[in-house]
Amino acid sequence: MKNGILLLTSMICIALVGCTSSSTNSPETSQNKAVTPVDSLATQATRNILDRLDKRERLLIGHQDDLSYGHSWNEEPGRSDVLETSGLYPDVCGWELAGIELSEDANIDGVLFSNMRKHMQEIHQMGGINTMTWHSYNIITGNDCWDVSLTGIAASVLPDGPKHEQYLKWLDKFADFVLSIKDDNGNLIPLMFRPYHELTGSWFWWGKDLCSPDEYKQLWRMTYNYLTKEKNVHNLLYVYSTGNFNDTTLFLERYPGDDVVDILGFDIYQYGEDLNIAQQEFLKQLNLQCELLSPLAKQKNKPWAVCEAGLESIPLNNWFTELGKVLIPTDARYILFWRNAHDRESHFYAPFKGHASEDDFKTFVQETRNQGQL
Ligand code: BMA
Repeated sequence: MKNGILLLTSMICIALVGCTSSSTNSPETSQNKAVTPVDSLATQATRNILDRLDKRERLLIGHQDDLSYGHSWNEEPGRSDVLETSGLYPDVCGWELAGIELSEDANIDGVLFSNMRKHMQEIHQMGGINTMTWHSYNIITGNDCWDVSLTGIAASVLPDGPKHEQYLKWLDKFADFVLSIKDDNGNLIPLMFRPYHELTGSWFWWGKDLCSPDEYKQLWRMTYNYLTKEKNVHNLLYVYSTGNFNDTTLFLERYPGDDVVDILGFDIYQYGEDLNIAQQEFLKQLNLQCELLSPLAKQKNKPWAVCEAGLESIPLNNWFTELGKVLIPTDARYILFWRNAHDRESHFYAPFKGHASEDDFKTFVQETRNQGQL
């Protein structure tokens, strides 16, 4: 217990250094109009997060599940692979809610929701930002969201669909959890919510070949309207994040509307056996998507981000600094690296203490911080 308290105290001190904005880059995307959440009843703290993203202090660094576990450790108070490699806690921490809809105690990756709540509070307390996905189950087959054996799952949860009432019950459980994330004073903690992501691919039940653009938009708007109007959830910022795209037409094909999206973004990973060729392709694609999204976001007066990214196992020792050369000069607000599983040796996307990419990651993080002082 004593160790836990000491670690938490030092964690907050370090994090205050890490997360406090020290200098402000002039926002390249702002049209000098205040950016306000699409939810007109959003809490002040939620407004503050969007305002902070709009002003863009620098590229923020994110990591999925960072305080909960890392490569070969699980729920050890104060630990963070990002801290142990870069010297600073991440600015943004990602969380996964799949399982909440079935009243499970833990999510699909084994994170207890009670621990998740505690870590969300810690991140918020240290000046960081929480974001979450919800890989909700396939409501017809009962399997996970990667079961794409049937089309029509999205259609089935829409108002005229046979699974609509059941899906609203799932949203009730999701809302109950979101409304339980409060600070020590009982104030709701803001969360960036990235529902139905990677929609340009077809590996989730809400993916491209599994529903029509109109069904996707209805699904999003139904979710937004139910949470804000029926459940009185007002601590969310809504993030629309595609997979890969080569033009803005594809990016916008399923875009549900400026009135229900706060932040734009994409998820992007490096795949491919020949590492050097795959890296060049990845960087080229990243660059293209940044060049397409930055002006679009500016036109829409919304911040944008790289909502998920990574190269599994990081077998390239220049991966982060090469990524930085493309991303740091843009006006992306944050990048979130995917999780470091504690129970799967090669499933990690940020380095851990002793990994060969540690220095490269540290240099990259340092460069994001120097950016603000340029
Ligand atoms: C995937 C993998 C899975 C995990 C899922 C949701 O990319 O990391 O192991 O269950 O994300 O977090």
